[in-house]
Amino acid sequence: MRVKHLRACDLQESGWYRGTLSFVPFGTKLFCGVMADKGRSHPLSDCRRTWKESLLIMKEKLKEIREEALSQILASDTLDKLNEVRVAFLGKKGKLTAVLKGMKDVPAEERPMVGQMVNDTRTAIEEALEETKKKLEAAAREEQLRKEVIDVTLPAKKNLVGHRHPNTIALEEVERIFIGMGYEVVEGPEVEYDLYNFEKLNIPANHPAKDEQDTFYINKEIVLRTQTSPVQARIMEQGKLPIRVIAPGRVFRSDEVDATHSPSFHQIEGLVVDKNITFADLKGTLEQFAKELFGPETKTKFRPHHFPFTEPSAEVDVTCFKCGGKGCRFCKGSGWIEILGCGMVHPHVLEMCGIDPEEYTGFAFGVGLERIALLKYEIDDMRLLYENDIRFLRQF
Ligand code: 2NL
Repeated sequence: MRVKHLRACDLQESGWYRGTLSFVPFGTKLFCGVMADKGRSHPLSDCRRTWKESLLIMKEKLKEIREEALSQILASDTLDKLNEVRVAFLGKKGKLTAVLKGMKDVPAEERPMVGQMVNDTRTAIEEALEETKKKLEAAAREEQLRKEVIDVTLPAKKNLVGHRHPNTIALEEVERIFIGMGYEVVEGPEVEYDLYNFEKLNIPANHPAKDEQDTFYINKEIVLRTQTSPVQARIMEQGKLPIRVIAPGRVFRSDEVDATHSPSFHQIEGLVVDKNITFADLKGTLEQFAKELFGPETKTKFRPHHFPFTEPSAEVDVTCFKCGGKGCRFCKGSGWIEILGCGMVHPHVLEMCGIDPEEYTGFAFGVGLERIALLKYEIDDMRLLYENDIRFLRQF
């Protein structure tokens, strides 16, 4: 149905399409009817707008869109805002797109001219968008470069490299020496059965070492190991012979802390079991060990002693590496320093661990790791080894 009594200018004046781009002149059939008259008023309409006038309005509208877009583009200070402007004008529901959609209603002969006008506007907006996008991207890059600038003249961050604890240095030194003699390093549990910690090592129920003053009991059958010998007892029990092992590890005794005692310290025990092992093998081995640890001039002295798990047993002294044996403050004038206990494995121990003492013999020894560290680094208080004061530890 043709609407004859409404004029385009009425529509415009009534605010129907002002600012509402879906109602720009070409978007409505109503207007097309008028514009199709090409400069003449439709005989049935009293609309005074000619086609040329409508084109002018269109031009005005596009100019408005272009100016609005350009000013919004200019005001965009981020890429996100710029994109919002693109969507608002060139997007699917954008203002210029709405005009473009109305093109289908423009009479065919006018389309090139109107199309050209719309395209010009679009190109202008796109160019402005592109230019501003480049500017914003360049600014963002500038900002990033400014932020990431590195002042190579600033003092470097020091990389603090830690190092081994003196106990570890001493342990690795002892391990190195025995590995060099063909030993294997073995470990075992710190919480141990009374059976392995005492019984199989020939320490009977009434032995003073088993007193609650010396041993931490978990219950009647389980203790915190007081030595690393239970590791060797387990190795012997496995029955793979010959045996040549050292067993380093943490041990526990119910001791008060002082310069030479701690309730938790470390031991390295050694065990050799084979056919025809004699005390001469033990002496030769420990002499070699002492020489490698304290220097080739070091002499050793085996003093008779008693341990329940070895027979015969001995304590080993080395010549003082400070005075060479003459006697000094370090060795308390004696020229000798005690370093370890040792002996031939008691036949009863071999038997309890499943080895035939008629066929096999062995020797064993035990060294206090802290004692070695204190001696080697001339530290006079064991507590320093546990305080972890970096000023102390840094010296080794
Ligand atoms: C010391 C004394 C020693 C052992 C530990 C041992 C182990 C087995 C059998 C026989 Cl499985 N003996 N160990 C032997 C003699 C002495 O340690 O004063 N250590 C700090």
